[in-house]
Amino acid sequence: MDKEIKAIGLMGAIAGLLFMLSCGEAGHENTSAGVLKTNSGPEMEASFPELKMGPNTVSLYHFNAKKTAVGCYGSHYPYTHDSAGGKDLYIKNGGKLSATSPFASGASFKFDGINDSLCSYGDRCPAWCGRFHSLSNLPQGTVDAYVNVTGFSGSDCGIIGVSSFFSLGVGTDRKAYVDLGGVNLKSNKILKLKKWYWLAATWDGGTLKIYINGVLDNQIATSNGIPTNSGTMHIGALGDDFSGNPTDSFCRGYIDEIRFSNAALY
Ligand SMILES: [Ca+2]
Repeated sequence: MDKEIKAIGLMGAIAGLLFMLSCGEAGHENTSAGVLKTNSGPEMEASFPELKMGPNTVSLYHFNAKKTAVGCYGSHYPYTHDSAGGKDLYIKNGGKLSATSPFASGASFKFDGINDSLCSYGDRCPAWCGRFHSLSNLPQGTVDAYVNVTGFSGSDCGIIGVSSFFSLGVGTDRKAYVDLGGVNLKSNKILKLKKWYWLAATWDGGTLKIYINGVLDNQIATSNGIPTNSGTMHIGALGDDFSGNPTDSFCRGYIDEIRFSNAALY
């Protein structure tokens, strides 16, 4: 465990203490930091904070707000609009924000495991809805995401992917996996359904690693990274038909706090 993870743990502890001290104020929900809302399902194995912007952050999606874009292909398309440093994501086929969240406030994004997804860059993700994305040109990088898989609809749970260059997901064997340019790494840990996990994949030009709840789980040697022009980015599903649509791995569950960084953070 390195300094940053220790620091995150310390920050969480301090935040929890401050929150508990402030719980007597009117308007607070009847929870304290580290205790999930009753509609959140089973808890995480440990409490972690919402992800923050750091010096290496390329983009960060909190999934707490939705807006409607006007003019995308002459229609009105909903899209997420709380990104920091990134681009808005086009909501496809009815995925929606949900109060189910690993945190005491905010929302996550819910996927039905059938056809819901978010996308950015492809033909069906025109400029006003977020034509470009930031999971590109990352010879070294980190992808963080919180995920709560509630079940499988005949396929695994794709969390985020760009063409054949990167994918992060949870297999039907309930192991987390990351694929970086064809080099595939599975977690040793078997995840439980209906439970939040903080997944992170890092690569530094020498090693691809996967972290679960801040703890290194598995690693494999590779010099791969993510090139420029990496193609349409999908969240909640994987694959691409080159018309902006994902083709497989429609996730059933919740995803929150997706963060891209241009360095191997952990
Ligand atoms: Ca959120």
